Amino acid sequence: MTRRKAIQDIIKIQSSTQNCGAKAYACSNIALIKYWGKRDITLNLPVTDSLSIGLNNYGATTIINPSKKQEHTWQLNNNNIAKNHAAYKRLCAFLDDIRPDAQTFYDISSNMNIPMAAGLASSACGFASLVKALNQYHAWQLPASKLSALARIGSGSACRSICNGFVHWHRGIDKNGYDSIGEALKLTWPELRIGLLCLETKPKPISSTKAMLQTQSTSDLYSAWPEQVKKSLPCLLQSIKEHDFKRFGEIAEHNALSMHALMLSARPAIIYSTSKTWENINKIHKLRSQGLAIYFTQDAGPNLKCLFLCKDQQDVTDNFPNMQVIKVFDD
Ligand code: 2P0
Repeated sequence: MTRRKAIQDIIKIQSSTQNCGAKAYACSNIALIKYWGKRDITLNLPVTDSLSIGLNNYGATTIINPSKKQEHTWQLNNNNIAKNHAAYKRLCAFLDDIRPDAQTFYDISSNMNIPMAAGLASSACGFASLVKALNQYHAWQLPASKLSALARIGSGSACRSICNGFVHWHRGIDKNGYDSIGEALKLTWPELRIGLLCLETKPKPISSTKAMLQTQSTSDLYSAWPEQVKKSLPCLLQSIKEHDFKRFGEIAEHNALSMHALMLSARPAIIYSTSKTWENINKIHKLRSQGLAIYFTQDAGPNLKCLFLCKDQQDVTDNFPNMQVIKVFDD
């Protein structure tokens, strides 16, 4: 099955009206149980389930208008993206597969208010807001589950950005991925805070898509990963339900470190952590040994995302004055 056929099967619209323009927002998300490995590369079907937290007001807004040219155009934060840019090519390939016919061209304008250098998943909120905007633009009226499946085909973790809050991405068993979607959990934790520690601003040495495939195909340790996720995810879920912060933080931190351990065992090794990453990890561990309830998670990059509760916010920011604190749930 081609990617276009998989996408059109999800949309399954006989005819659609075209609105003159559309605008939609999607939040970024941070995985607490990571997506690391694909069972299908074309459709971004994951090897395991994953679980994330949405970043509420931090994300992407996408505006779509009809293009007056015979090509798609893309502006990101008011800058035109060049046609030879890898991200432009990736976006256009997706637009070509999702548009109703070869005569449809879009002017896309995306605005992201996330700190771009902080290693927050910009492709996740970017593709999720794009799919939501396309749904409005073509009046498809698709439910969130289908929007999630479409966003996943753009970029795996985007399927978790259709909704805010805790989202469980089910790996699914269908070979076409119809059941590989993000489920918004009806669980909140208003006291929870995420602290961004932006430690490096240089571009990453290797993209997460490439790093994921390299890990999966060369790490001898990878075979243990699906089993570990299967055990950890229900425990994390339970800790969220019980607001058991210690257990929550321990599971999330362990999952992130395990993902980086897999990468270290890939050939060649994939090393995202820098000396600043380790310095800050050591500092977090030291503070924790002194009684401060602070944990971290780390994605495919050197920056850290700290997890703590609002009662400890002052203590945490006294120790990390450059930290940007995000309140993930409204009261
Ligand atoms: C995650 N990451 O669960 C994991 C943890 C990074 C580390 O999903 O190839 O941009 O587009 O499906 O979603 C980043 O990878 O990869 C990612 P593609 P994506 O958030």
